[in-house]
Amino acid sequence: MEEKIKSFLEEINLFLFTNEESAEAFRLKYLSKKGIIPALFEEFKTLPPEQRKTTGKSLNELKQLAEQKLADAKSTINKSPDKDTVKTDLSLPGDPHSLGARHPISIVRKQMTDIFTRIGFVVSEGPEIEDDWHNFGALNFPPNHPARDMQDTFFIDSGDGEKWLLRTHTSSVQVRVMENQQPPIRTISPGRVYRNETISARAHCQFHQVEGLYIDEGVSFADLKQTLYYFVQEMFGDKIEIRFRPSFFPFTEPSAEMDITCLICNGAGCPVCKHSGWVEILGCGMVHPNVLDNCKIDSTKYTGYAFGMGIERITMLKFRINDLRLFFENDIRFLSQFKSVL
Ligand code: 2U9
Repeated sequence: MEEKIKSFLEEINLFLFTNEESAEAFRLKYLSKKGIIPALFEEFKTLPPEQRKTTGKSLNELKQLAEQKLADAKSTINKSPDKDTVKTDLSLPGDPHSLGARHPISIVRKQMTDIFTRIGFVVSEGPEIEDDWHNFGALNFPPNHPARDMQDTFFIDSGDGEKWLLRTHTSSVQVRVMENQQPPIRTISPGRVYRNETISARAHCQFHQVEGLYIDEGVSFADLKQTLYYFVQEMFGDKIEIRFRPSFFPFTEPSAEMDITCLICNGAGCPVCKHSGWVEILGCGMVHPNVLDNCKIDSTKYTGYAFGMGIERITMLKFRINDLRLFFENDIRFLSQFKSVL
C-alpha cells in the first residue's frame, strides 16, 4: 500500500490545473466519496495493526496534499481569465508606439550650434543662478544700470548675505570662460535666461539665447560681419541679406543691431516687418576693453567681437510662429507639428 500512496503522491504533484473543469475532475478522481483517497482509507482499515502507524501517516499526507492542491488551483483559476475562453486575436493591429518630437527650441538651438561649431566655435555652458559680478559687474554694467533693477532681474534671497540672481543673458558664461582661459577664445553659449517681463505674445520671463565671443590678436568688425553673414545664410538660405544699425550696450563698443531680409515678404514689405522689408535678429559689437581687463585679458594686445540672439526669435521666423507663449505651454497639438523636422 505504501507503494500505491507514493505513486499517487507523484501523480498529484504533476497534475496540471488549467481551468475549472480540470479542478473538478481532480476532485472527483481523488477526493470525492468514490474517489481514490477515500478508497485508500477503506483499504487502510484492513491492514494489520503493526503497519497502520506509518501507512496512516503517509495516507494523511496524501490527503492533505490533494486538498491543498485543489484549494490553490481554485484560487488561481478564479483570479486569472479562463485560458480556453480568452483567445489572442492575431489579426488585431499592434499597439502603436507613438514617437515623441524634439521641442522646436531644441531643434533650432542644435541647428545654430552646429553652424557655429563648423567654423571652429566651441560650446560653453554655465550656471543659471549667477552672482552680480558674472552677470553685470564684469560686463561693464554701471552700478545704477536699469537692468540691475528688481523690475528687470529676478534676484534670489538666499539668506546667506550673498546677492544671487537668475542670469539675464548667457554672457555670464563667457565671462567665466575668459576668466579661465587666455585668447584665442572662440566660443558660443546657448542656454536659458530669465527677465522680469510681463508675459505676452512677444515677451516672456524666460527665454533662450545663443551668445558668441571671439577674442584674439587683430579681430575686427569685418570678421564679425562675415561670421554673422555666414550664419544667416546657413540658417535661412543664401538669398538672405543683412544690414547693421548702430546701437549701445555696456559690454560692446562700438555696438550694433543686425537685421535680415524679412522672410515673410522677401523684403517687399508686410505687417511682420512693419513694411520695412527688414527684421531685427540680434545685437553685436566689439568687446569693450573694460570687459577684457575685468577678465584679466590684456586689452592692449587683444580685441574681440561678441553677439547675442534669442533662439525663440529665430525659431519664430523660421517656422512662422506668431506667439512666443506657445514655446512654454507644452501643448501637444503644437509640439507634434515638429515631428517631421528632426
Ligand atoms: C562678453 C562680452 C560681450 C554679447 C552681446 C548682444 C549684443 C545683444 C541681445 C539680443 C536679443 C540679447 O536675446 S536678446 O535679448 N543681445 O544685443 N549680446 S553683444 O556680448 C558679449 C558677450 C559676452 C564677454
